[in-house]
Amino acid sequence: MMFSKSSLGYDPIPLPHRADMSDAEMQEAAQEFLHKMQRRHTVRDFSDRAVAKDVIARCIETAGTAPSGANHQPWHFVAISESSLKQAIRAEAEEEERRFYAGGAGDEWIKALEPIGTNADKPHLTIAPWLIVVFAQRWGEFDDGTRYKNYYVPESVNIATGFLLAALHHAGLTTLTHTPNPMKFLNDALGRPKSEKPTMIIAVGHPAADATVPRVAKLKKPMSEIASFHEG
Ligand code: IYR
Repeated sequence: MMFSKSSLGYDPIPLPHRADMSDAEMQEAAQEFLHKMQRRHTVRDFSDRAVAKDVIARCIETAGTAPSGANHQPWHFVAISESSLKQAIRAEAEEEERRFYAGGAGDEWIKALEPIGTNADKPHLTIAPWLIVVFAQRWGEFDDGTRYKNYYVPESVNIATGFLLAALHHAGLTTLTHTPNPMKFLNDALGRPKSEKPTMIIAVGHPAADATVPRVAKLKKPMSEIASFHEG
């Protein structure tokens, strides 16, 4: 249990790590990381090649280094390689998606998804060797069952999820972020408490030999659109 009811005081320690890079080294590092992240592609066609649990665990540990509101770390990650569980999740997810694609989404949303080529079939949920389900903890619980509040929960969990996607990519893996809605069945299937809300299922593995990506997915907005600078 991370938090005790006895209030903790402020106790600053010297900054444990510093990068200490030259301007040139920083330029190069920024460029290299951009290049690395430009090589990340969301993939819907997975191979069934196994991935060691340890790799997944290290990537989740990386996600756990993310900043969070009051450092409450309001997340829990469930990693699943067990095929019957993956099958159950796929069946539930596809049922929800069938409602979505049969009209629940509305015409505008369906049209927006056309270039992405998605439909209600989600074979990746059973073919990918791992599914990672991200849960957001709306509140925390002390050992005695009393609750404490969490703050900036979506922001915190989404930052951690971004770290996770970057870590998995860095480890040579491909991912598909899947956000069926509602996803309440996941609490029961995975034995997570009511205080937690599933936010995402991330399929993780290696791409199939004949994997494709939608051409439009590689069109990224130019810098002039995504950033403005007010230089001093
Ligand atoms: N959840 C659905 C639909 C979907 C929605 C968006 I926005 C996407 O970028 C992709 C899919 C599905 O998984 O098919």
